[in-house]
Amino acid sequence: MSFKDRVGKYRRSHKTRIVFIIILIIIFAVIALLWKKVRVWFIGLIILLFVSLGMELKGTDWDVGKLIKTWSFDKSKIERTASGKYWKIGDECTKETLDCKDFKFQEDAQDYFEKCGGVENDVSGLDRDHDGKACESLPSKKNK
Ligand SMILES: [Ca+2]
Repeated sequence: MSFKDRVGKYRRSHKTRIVFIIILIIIFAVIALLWKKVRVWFIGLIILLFVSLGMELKGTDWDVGKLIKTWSFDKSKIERTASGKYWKIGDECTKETLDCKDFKFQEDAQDYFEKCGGVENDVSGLDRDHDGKACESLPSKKNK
């Protein structure tokens, strides 16, 4: 799967994914009921689906593909901006250009800025005056 496809995949809404997981649970439950030979496997899959449903409802995002590959929750955690764009999976930064508007607080923009480029590689232009501080115009969490 190309990076662009993956970005598209994560743009799919939260609600769509929840519905999708529930449909899969139902299909797998029917298969498990009807087909004795593979029942154990499908029950295992259903348990996994319930786990992902729980995470989805909690609002934590994991890249399941990466989770299977790396067996690491740290490396598969998807970080999202306030606007819902993802900016990082584990330590892999998004190739998308993000705006200050995508963040709610200056600290979040700063976090992205420092982890995904910094002064030398400010691809998103979050620090136009190059003082190392991104999106000064955003409110600070401290003043909340
Ligand atoms: Ca600045």
